[in-house]
Amino acid sequence: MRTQVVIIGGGPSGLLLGQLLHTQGIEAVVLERKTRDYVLGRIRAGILERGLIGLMHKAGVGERLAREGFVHDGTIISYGDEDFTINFKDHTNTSVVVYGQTEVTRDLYDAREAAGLPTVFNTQEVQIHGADTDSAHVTYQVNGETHRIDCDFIAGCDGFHGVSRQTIPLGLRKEYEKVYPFGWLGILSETPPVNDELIYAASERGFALCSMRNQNLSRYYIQCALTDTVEDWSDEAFWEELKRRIPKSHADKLVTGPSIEKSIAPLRSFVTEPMRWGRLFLCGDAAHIVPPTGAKGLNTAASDIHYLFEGLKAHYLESDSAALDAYSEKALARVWKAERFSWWMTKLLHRFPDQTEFDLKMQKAEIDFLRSNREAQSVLAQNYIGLPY
Ligand code: FAS
Ligand code: PHB
Repeated sequence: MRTQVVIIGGGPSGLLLGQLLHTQGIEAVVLERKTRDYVLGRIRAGILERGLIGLMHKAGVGERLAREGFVHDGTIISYGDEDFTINFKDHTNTSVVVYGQTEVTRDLYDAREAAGLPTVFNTQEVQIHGADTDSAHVTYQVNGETHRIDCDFIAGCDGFHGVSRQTIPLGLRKEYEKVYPFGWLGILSETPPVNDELIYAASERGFALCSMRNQNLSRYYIQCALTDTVEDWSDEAFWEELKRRIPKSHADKLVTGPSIEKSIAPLRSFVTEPMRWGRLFLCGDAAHIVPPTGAKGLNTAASDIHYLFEGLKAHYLESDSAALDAYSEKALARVWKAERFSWWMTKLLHRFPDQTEFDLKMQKAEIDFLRSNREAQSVLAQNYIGLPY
């Protein structure tokens, strides 16, 4: 078999790229290790920046997002029992939209299937060959049978644990990593959100986040120890701890209920450079990871896809490969700014086990400055709604 682009990974990155390429008549095959239902069962991001929203519409899959997404003009930041609002709209004339990654991925799968585009599920042993030659191809197994796809380009959209980044020789890539000494315990509950916009809460007991998916589906997180397991946290223990970390005025309004999903995510900052090797292009979590504090994971995957799509479109439609050649440098310039903001938000709002009394005073002073300074709030707002592509 031969195609123009092999996309490894059927998560949001791979599916969005496949849909955008389809709008330009560029062929792509998606190889996904799991099943569609397994991919949709992963509960992850919830906030969409304007850039991703624009790409969903460009890909022809923005209709449900426009209908069901919740527009948020700002967020609450709290410290102990005090809180203040940062109004994104006031500072940037731009909002964000709450629409779960699961729904983004569902819309993309639905569109791909409706267009009859090829997706191979349950692929095993995916291997990339000749990425640095003119005979690039990918092999994989399904039900023990080996298949080969010859292609012009390979998009490595296979996440942090995928095969794509590992295919680039160690001597040709440099990795940057910071592992945080805590994780996020997240639950999904069929309860009304505690507030109509998000609450990012810093407290002496640790970080908490109050988010949502719709008017009757809430998403909450609390910072937890890396040694914690989901089994250590009953629903009751979770709710009690969450109430201790958010201002009493909000805790008193919290509607609790049984969790329908509960998971712990480790937090890390990670970037690999470059994001290209010959005909192989890395996108999304295959190339970079952020702590979810800044809601940048999915949204930075989207800007990678924007740059790669524009590069492939120019290559195929205008025989111009300049944008493709600039992909890695252009994508990384925005990736590092997202890494910085996510690291800064994480440092601002979490309790670190090695913090000294002085460190705690610095953290409190930074939050007090953010509360009282319009320009500081504008900087947060510009980063949160998404820096320009
Ligand atoms: P993904 O990891 O989503 O998708 C990669 C796909 O490739 C997967 O479907 C996988 O099955 C497949 N794959 C892997 N190896 C393969 C192989 N060898 N062959 C074929 N297929 C293969 N971001 C936020 O903004 N907010 C959040 O709250 C948030 N929470 C998160 C919680 C967790 C536990 C994790 C892991 C991430 C979270 N993220 C969050 C980040 C997340 O949303 C990612 O940024 C987003 O999924 C990136 O999408 P992809 O690049 O498509 O990678
Ligand atoms: C979520 O709703 O899952 C969410 C929102 C904002 C974040 C992280 C996660 O920063």
